[in-house]
Amino acid sequence: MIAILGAGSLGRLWAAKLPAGQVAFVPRPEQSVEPLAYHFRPLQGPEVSVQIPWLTDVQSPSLLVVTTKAGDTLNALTPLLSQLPESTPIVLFQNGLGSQQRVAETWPHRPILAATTTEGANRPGDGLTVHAGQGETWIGALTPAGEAQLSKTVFTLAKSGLSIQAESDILNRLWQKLVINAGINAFTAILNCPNGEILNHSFYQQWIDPLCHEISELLSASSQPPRAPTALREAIEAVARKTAANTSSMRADRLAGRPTEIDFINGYLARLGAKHGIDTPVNQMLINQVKQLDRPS
Ligand code: KPL
Repeated sequence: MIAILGAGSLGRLWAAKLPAGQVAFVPRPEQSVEPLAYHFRPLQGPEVSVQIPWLTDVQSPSLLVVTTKAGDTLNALTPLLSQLPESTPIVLFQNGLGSQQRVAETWPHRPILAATTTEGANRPGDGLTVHAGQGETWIGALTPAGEAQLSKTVFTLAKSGLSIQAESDILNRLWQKLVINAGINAFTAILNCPNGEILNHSFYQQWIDPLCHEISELLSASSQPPRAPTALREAIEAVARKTAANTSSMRADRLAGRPTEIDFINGYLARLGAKHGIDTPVNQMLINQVKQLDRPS
């Protein structure tokens, strides 16, 4: 049995794609026993109805997939891991950086892996999950025990039919995604617009070069392959154009009144700057503006 912790868009996508009968959601406290039922619209073909049971006390999963928000992950995992065998691999699907390292540092002897995905999924209504765009998923180990479980974990998740690959340097992949999210998400949340529209706003045009300069310095200070600010801007804008009509995850959180993941995107970069003595005023400005929006009015 594959257990999924976090029944948001991504958790529901994996649950719908993995073989029926081999997947269950981890229940929240006070969860009803009724299976989680929803409609799933695949990339091709008709909508299907899906019913995913909740994991029961007696079931011991062979794999735990964690699709919670970055800020919820440690608290959601803590009670669960006191019951989970030490040998069960745990795959973290969080956005940004920071939460994955905290989990690996808290349980260094467990098989902890991290994943990054470009699969698109959204929930236009509570009862419907849409597989909105085909992507790729990379998985790599964060702990030595995770290394030993990597190929088995990739094999298990590949049963979904989604494209999934083992990655020997997952931190580098997570950084590549972080750069894109740091250059798009906060702008879309502040300007309240789809990804492509930020490119035409003077606010974005004013701050993107100094932001890329900060990120370039942070990459070098973090022993990541160096990237010039201009190359970072090109990479960010290529994704903004490719996903022009998309609502970013941060804008979606904001519109739904959920806390955003700013602390794990630009917030991670600002913390890293403080650690390495690198000034990050643009990241800080974006954090402040998003936090202002996060605050209930
Ligand atoms: O990953 C994304 C997100 O919204 O978090 C991007 C790449 C910006 C696509 O929307």
